[in-house]
Formats: sequence, C-alpha cells, structure tokens
Amino acid sequence: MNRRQLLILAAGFSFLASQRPFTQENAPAAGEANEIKVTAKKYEFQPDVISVKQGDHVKLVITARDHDHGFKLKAYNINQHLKKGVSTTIKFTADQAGTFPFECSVFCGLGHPHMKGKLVIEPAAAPTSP
Ligand SMILES: [Cu+2]
Repeated sequence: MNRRQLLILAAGFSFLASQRPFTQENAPAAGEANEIKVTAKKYEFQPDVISVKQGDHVKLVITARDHDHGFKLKAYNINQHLKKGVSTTIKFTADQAGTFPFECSVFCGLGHPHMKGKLVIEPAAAPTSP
C-alpha cells in the first residue's frame, strides 16, 4: 500500500484514525542520522551549541579552518584530532540525555583554553507506562 492509498483510507475513518498518519509523517524516523556541520577556528566552534535528540545517530562533520584543532567530548569518550583544512566525521549515538561540554584538545594558541562548546541532548519522550 502506498502513502496516497493510506491517506485516502485514513480519511475515511474516524477523526482519530485520520489524524495519526499526518502527525507521524512530519517526525523524522527514529534512529535517522542527524548530520551537523561544524567549523573549528581560533578560538571557537561554530555552532558552539549543538542540539540533538536522545537516540539520534549523530554525525558531526567538523572542518578546522585555520589550524589543527581537536574535538573532545569527554562524556562520550571522544577525542578527535581535526587536521587543518580537512573535514573530519565523528559519529556517535546520543544515548544519554543532558548537556555535555566539548572543547578543543589540540593546543592552537593563546585562546585555546576558551575554545569550548556544549552538546545539548534533549530527552526522548517518556515511555508510556504499561
Ligand atoms: Cu585549541
């Protein structure tokens, strides 16, 4: 059955039955890769706040512009060297919700200690009780 047939079928049913396909259609499929492009340069990550949802398969594509940098996300045991001019892909599954700091882990100059950001993982909807 294709989507069109499904919608026609749903429209013929009760209000509740017809609402469901529409609301679910807009939400991305669970576990879909969430690709985020990030730039690293002296002395900031852009964006410096990265927001994802719990359960997302996060794919960060980070490009160091002006110097080698690093991406250290301690909560997820990630410490990746970012070579200047190269896009580095870092993949992880955002299985724990919360706010986690990340920082540059390769000394890049005087402002290096301030080169930080945070990863915000919104909790998934609470599971319905049985
Ligand atoms: Cu640095």
